[in-house]
Amino acid sequence: MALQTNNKRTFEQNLKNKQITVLGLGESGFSASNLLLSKGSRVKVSDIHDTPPLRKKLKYLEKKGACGELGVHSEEFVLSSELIILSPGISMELPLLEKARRKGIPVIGEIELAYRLCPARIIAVTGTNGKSTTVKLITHLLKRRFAVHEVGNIGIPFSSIVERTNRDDLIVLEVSSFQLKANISFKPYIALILNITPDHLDIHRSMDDYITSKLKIFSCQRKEDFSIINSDDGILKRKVRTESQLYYFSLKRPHSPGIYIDDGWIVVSVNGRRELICEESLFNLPGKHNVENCLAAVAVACIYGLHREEIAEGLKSFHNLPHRIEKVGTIEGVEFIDDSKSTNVDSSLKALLTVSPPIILILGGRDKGNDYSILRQPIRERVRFVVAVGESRDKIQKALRGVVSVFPQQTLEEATEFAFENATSGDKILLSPGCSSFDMFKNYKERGEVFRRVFKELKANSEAYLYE
Ligand code: UMA
Repeated sequence: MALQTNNKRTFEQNLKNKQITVLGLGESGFSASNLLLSKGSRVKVSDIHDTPPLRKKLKYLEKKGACGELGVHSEEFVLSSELIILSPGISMELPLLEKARRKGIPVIGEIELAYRLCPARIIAVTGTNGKSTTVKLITHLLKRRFAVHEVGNIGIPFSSIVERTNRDDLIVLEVSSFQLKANISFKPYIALILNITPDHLDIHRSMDDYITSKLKIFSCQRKEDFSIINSDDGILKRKVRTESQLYYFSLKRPHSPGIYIDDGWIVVSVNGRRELICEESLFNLPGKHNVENCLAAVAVACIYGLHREEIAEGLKSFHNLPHRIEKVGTIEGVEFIDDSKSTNVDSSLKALLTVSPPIILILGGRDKGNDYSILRQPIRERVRFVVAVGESRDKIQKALRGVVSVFPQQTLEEATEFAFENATSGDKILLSPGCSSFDMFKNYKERGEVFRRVFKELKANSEAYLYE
């Protein structure tokens, strides 16, 4: 069948007039549908939900010639097609997809589709934490020399920019484990993994399954490609097998080819030649984990031949993204720090090791099969008390029993107020939930905004009291 091919050109030529089902009408599904319509395919979309925004999107696509169903994935509708495009949030294990495979209908992810139709080279970034920061930094460094598109899990579907790219452009693609699982021939020119720690274990069947999805980033790479991995990460060091040219980065030890820290300097070593790039302190983001992100991005810049002056200037002028160990302000000597982007336990661990004690930690949200025990020691050493919120608050209370006092609260507003009422000057109130936000908020951004709003209210009250 024509669409079974992994050859990019043949695939594109064969899309015209083909019946293709796009499963899921979120951001990825909507963009994939538009892309396929522009290639002349006969597009059918199917989404399990039926909401006003979905109806609006479907109406838009219908005007362009697509057809769709909402509120159901009906077998007859989905399986009468020659190719299925899967949105990242949909499980590969749907019985419907099993039936499709048995009928010989290929199932590919939205990233795979965009990859097959994109003429530009791809720098793909994955990892449990630090992906967006690293993608932003790579873009910031490379945009001095190249036309760069920043896409993927960062919030812009890859499919949405394919039609605007040229051969000489660069795609900096943030890829999640969900986006990697349904890839077949996806072959980035540079594949980068920052770290792997437990996450999304409510959806992946096991840690091994999660690791396997992440490592798919390398599976089609060849000798002409590059891969960049963190040699301080035990799982990566043990499990990565790649035919490509492998660069390690490390905070602890030198590598050649590789990039590492030596006596406060960022050093690149290739073919036995060492080059000092700049002092680590030029990069102003908090925490050792950000130095790792920085090394990974500098490795990419070096592969693309940027000079050390350009890299140093880029690192100096880069600003952190919001909601990542971000200082919000101080009230009566108590500092508020927003790390709402912490959606897994490892991310909270990094925040705890970065913020100087004494800390009051606000932890909790929707649990993703989390193991909070890795927080016990840093909490014992650095945290005065924990305020637990969200669906996971009972589990957190149990996990931290005997380590620290844990005070459960209903809402984030109550938790923040409670933390402040019980704080003393010099304390840091750190919102680093270690959980996803979906039990109480639209996303981590909204959660961070609520924390900041409560800060502003408390600040206004405190100032009003002072001037009374
Ligand atoms: N749906 C079905 N059938 C199902 C399940 C869901 O039809 O069985 C439908 C839903 O009703 C919904 C649509 O699928 O309408 C949602 O699709 P999706 O969950 O794949 O999400 P998108 O809107 O396409 O957004 C995705 C990424 N989301 C996920 O992977 C869950 C976005 O990452 C990404 O920005 C976007 O593609 C563009 O590339 C967000 C995210 O939360 C930021 N990612 C997770 C994370 O960072 O932890 C992985």
